[in-house]
Amino acid sequence: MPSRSSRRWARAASELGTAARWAAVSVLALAVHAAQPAQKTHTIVIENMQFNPPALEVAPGDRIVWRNQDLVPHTATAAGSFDSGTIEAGKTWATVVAAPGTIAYVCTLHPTMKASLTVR
Ligand SMILES: [Cu+2]
Repeated sequence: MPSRSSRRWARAASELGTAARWAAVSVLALAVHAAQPAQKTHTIVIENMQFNPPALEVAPGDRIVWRNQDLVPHTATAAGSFDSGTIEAGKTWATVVAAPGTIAYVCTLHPTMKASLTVR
């Protein structure tokens, strides 16, 4: 039959185990949180038939907003990646980029309008 003292030890050890599990869960939650840096929003202004800035570097998961400040419609179109469709004058369109790499995009209405996003 275990002594009163050894039962106390067993119970203390069990409580310690519970505390350790909670600590591990908390550390894991913090690590997951730290692994996902805050999402940034970048704004590309479309003005005078140009994307500004013409080359932009962003992080995976960032949000990109195109703001059309011209008096005519434009698009931000990257074949296979994203397509804003028509962005009317004075309007915005946004997307989130995930995969690393450089994405060239154009305005399909004005093919001389070219720009790129680099995700890294
Ligand atoms: Cu355009």
